[in-house]
Amino acid sequence: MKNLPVGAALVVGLSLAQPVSGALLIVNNPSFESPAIAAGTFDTSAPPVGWSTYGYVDVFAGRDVGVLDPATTTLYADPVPDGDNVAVVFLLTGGPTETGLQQTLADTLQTGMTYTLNVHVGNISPADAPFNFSGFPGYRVDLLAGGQVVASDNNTLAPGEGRFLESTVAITIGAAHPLAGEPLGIRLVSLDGPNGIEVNFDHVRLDAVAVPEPANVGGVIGAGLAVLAVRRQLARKAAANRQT
Ligand SMILES: [Ca+2]
Ligand SMILES: [Ca+2]
Repeated sequence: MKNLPVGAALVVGLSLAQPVSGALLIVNNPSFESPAIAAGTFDTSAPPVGWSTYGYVDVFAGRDVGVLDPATTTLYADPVPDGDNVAVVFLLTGGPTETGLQQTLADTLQTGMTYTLNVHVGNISPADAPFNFSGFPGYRVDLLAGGQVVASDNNTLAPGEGRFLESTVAITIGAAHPLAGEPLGIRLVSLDGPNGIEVNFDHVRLDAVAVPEPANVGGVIGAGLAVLAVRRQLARKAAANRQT
């Protein structure tokens, strides 16, 4: 540190106090690649690894969650957003009861942060399918803390049949939040509306970026200017002393 010029030391100090780079938080099985399944098949005997069910899931009632690998089928005109599998929320009967997948993260909700949750939402097409997949039952993506909703994308996108669209949920947490310190969570929901029986999800990413604090940066600069002013005063005094 002692070999660094003063300016470099100031920059180091600022970077420690003001982390501005984002970080992807750890999401378990964010692309639903586990369990791995054969191309052109699905497994809805259990939720994808790392995820749990939300809402009303009952395999015997035709309401189940799992994974699908649509390769070799015509279920999607778009490529799978990431990897081979997508998540499945299949709700044939018993609705409307919003239902889906959720998981709790190791990270907690922090103040002074902007969170951005990205998820691809898919509308499975009726072509080449054992069920009538026409229509779309609606979806919601929730960012949670302590199991409560912090921010949502409530069905703002309308992907066409066989298409994926990318949902974004973004929220900046200010200096205080009632759920600060609570574990973060992600919930992927089918609204189980009357049109359509399946929603697919893929490529979940949650990014956290510290909010820059201009007031503090101003304080550091202000302190630097004050030091300069004192130095000028001292220099003037020294010059005056030399003249007397
Ligand atoms: Ca995937
Ligand atoms: Ca559909």
